[in-house]
Amino acid sequence: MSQLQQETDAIRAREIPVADPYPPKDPTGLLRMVFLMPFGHAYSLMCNGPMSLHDLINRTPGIPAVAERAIQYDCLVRDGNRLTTPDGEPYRSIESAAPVNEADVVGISVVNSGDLHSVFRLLDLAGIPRRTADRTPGVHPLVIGGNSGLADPEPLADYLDAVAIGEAEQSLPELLRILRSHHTRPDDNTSLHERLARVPGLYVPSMYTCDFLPGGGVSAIRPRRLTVPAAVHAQYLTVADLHPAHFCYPITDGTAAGIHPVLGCQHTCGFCNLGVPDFRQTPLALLTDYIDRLEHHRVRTIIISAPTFTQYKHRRPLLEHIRAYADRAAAEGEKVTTIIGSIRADEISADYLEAVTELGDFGHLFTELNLTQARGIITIAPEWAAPDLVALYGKTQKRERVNKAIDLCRRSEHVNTIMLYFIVGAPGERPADRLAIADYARDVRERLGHPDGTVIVKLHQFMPKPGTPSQRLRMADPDVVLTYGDQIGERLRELVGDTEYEKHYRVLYGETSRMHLEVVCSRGDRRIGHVLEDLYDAGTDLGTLTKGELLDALGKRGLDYDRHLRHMDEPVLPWHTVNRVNPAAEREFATALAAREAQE
Ligand code: B12
Ligand code: SF4
Repeated sequence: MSQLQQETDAIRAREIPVADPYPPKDPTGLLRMVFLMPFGHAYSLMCNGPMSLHDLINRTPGIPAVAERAIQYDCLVRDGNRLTTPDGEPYRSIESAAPVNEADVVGISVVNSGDLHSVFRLLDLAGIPRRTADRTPGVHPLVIGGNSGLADPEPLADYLDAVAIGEAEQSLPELLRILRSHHTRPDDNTSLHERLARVPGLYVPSMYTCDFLPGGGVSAIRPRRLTVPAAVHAQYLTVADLHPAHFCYPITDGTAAGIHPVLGCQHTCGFCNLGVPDFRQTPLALLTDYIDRLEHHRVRTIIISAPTFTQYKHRRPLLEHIRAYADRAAAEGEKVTTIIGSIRADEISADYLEAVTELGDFGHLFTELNLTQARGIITIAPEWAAPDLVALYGKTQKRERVNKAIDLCRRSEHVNTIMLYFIVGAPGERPADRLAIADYARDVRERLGHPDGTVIVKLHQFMPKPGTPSQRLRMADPDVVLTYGDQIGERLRELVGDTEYEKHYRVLYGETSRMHLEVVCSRGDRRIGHVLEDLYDAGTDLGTLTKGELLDALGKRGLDYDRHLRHMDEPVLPWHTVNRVNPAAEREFATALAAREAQE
């Protein structure tokens, strides 16, 4: 038996469907859709975008398709950017031995625009031609993308047949229905892509043409046909329109599983895309039933994957429900751990902390899943040390409220580590504001008061996000931002002394290669995909890419790095077709930031 088959057999053996089994679906005559996920098995189960769509397709009799998943199996052989299967056997899905490249549709989720090249890696692995123009409908699969890394879908415009903008629970089934009818009854007058382009929430890049500007950007982007819409609106659905797997991981490997108690956020901070969709709350009964199923399957790690769990109106009864499960498990000598994605400091109350600490084992950091010790960490995102910058960016969380949250943590013997998220390199920021982050960190540790208390400062580079009011703003060169990190670390060391610093503080920053890629990929036009492909084909390791390598590759395609850093004030942005941000609000925001930056 091949290594790949052994691995997929083992995955199927350990997977537990948490929900009711799928009603039987005879695959004969149905389409086959494979979701490709650039992660190992445990992480792939957390990708609830593709996981929930996979569930929806298999669960719904009216959707003319069956869905499968193919992941980055452990046995794959890595060579630089590339992955290959051992012994050259075809890349297959978890569910079926049939080669992935024989599917009718493949779907790829891109969370982060610094990771667009994973699309090339997965298509190469499967043996699917990368460019839409090189694929023939009916012979090769359609390649569909989705998720926040494609908020500007243009860099991958020549590679993806369609991109789902927003939530795909309606647009993807419609795509599958159209594809099926196209297979059975092709319409001679209307191409498949043209039909797909009319589906609300689907952007079909090949149906649009661009006038490029020298160095980067576009002066116009227009539909190729009158029947193709000039604008595509993101789909955000109501709770009633969404099926249970959207809110709860449909499959577990028996160790961990997760829930999304809220969708979107009550706030709309100018730099964050979680404030863009409507804020929605998951029905409590759906979540408590799910926790009961986890208990039944003895799943001991529960991930509460929410932008701000503290906004969930039923958080108390939900935590009590989890606690009751933890108590029953404890009576059997077993430990239940709860990991909570993130919270707003001004939404932490004594009541909340009490309910959370009563859970026994908890942590407030999503990626802690990788840490051995998840206990007692609270993550707070002040974002900026300067209160007026916080306010300018629309975050309503005041320093006094953060202090109040730290006071609550001090009183709780269970919290001894505070993780602080700050943004650096944003328009409006002055050098003193960056150094003030060090003072902020020191103050937080003093306020926390625990002798063994630790403060972790995590610095994120400001990245304007398409679809938010910050989308046009200038960004800093990631190499320069790296020096900001050094300065903040040095300042903190000066403030608290070497011994104290080594023992009680950590300043985390970096990821410079990914940031360089994000600079051009998050707001680029469709020529950027070609640059990425050149780098990929040249074997340049995109995980350690330098600015010099990127500049060379851009230069060969006539593109300019700095054009991607600047404030983009042109009327037409590369993602014009999906852009819905109010230009007057953008201008007002940018003017206020510029005025602040100019102040002494
Ligand atoms: C779980 C999670 C992860 C998981 C799984 C990621 C994944 N692929 O889903 C892991 C741990 C791997 C992860 C990693 C990272 N994440 Co994350 N993550 C989340 C989290 C908490 C939940 C996502 C989720 O499951 N939502 C619920 C599902 C149902 O919704 P959805 O994913 O949006 O899917 C819908 C649509 O997007 C669309 N769709 C999605 N995929 C596809 C695919 C196809 C084919 C189609 C048709 C449609 C479609 O339809 C879906 C159903 O409606 C969100 C925050 C949040 N609460 O949303 C952050 C979030 C998505 N992550 C974020 C970030 C920044 C990261 C990292 C860069 C962090 C880091 N510094 O390493 C990495 C990037 C990893 C990578 N290599 O790309 C940001 C994205 C910001 C952005 N790009 O604008 C978010 C929004 C959090 C935040 N505000 O900072 N993350
Ligand atoms: S930064 Fe936090 S509070 Fe603001 S919109 Fe994003 S998730 Fe909500």
